[in-house]
Amino acid sequence: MLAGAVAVLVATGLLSWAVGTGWSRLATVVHGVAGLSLLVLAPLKIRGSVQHGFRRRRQGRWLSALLGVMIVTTIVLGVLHASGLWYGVGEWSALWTHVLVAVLSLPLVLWHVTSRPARPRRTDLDRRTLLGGAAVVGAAGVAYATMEAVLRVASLPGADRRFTGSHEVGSFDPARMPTVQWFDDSVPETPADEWELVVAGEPISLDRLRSLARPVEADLDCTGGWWSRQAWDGVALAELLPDLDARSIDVRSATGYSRLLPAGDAPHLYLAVGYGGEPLRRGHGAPVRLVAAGRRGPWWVKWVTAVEPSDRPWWLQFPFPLT
Ligand SMILES: Nc1nc2c(c(=O)[nH]1)N[C@H]1C(S)=C(S)[C@@H](COP(=O)(O)O)O[C@H]1N2
Ligand SMILES: [Mo]
Repeated sequence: MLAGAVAVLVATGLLSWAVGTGWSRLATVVHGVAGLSLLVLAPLKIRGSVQHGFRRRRQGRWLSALLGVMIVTTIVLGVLHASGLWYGVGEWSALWTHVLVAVLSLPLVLWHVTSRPARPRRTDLDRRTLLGGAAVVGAAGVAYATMEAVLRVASLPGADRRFTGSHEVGSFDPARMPTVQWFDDSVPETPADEWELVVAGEPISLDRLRSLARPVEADLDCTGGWWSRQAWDGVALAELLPDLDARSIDVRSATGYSRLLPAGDAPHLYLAVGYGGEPLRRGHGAPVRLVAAGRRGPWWVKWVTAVEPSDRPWWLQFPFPLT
């Protein structure tokens, strides 16, 4: 049961984290219900473990206890994030910490499932067990629905989170929009008047970009758990690369950060120089950043210095950018 639930949680968690299109809502809901199922199971599990492991002083019982604490911490952080009751402290957002503790607990889960003598018995698949499983998932579903209802009735911030599970921050108010760097990336210092941008091998001036830019509304949805809608002043890549005949588009930052996007995305990709009629702030990618409408935050490359057609397929890259 634990192994199955964890597999579902990892898969749906990754999906809702990485995908920015509508159907990931389903993954987010399944993720919530599966997480709450573990919580419903916890009291039973703890009783059983205490009777067997602790009374008999079985080896590794402290590791099991640590795993239990990590699982409960992960679920509590997930609920805090989803409800919007607590966002975390600074860089340590509730969601990010949730992901971190979950990933750290995976080796322990693996150890727990492989080292327990709980061999699958024939009875594991009988009707009673199936009904028991259905009851647990049902209870978790009811808990999930109740939580959603409470969020709405009490108008808690979690009530209007996006289908990805992210909370709205500073829409149409760029000054309030957070700035996020991935791991070790830092804000480059090159002044805007010395900025060099190359599109398909040709240098293009920022003035030219500014003259072509049109407002386009798009949601920046960070995997840290927040989203923000802005009216970006951007130029469609489809306009800058009219005869694009490549598999992908490589968008590179002055910092070494880069993303390879499928060429078919070109109509939804923009080079943005401003938002809400004002120039971008440095932290938000000034003088020029990518707006990847419909995609999650990590694709929105900041401080762009090059946009190059490429014949490497977009999936031939590390799933998370390294700089
Ligand atoms: N060069 C560069 N671009 C980047 C990042 C980065 O670390 N370096 N972080 C990405 C991530 S994860 C997000 S969510 C958005 C955040 O944009 P913001 O700082 O304007 O809110 O930028 C993306 N673009
Ligand atoms: Mo992000």
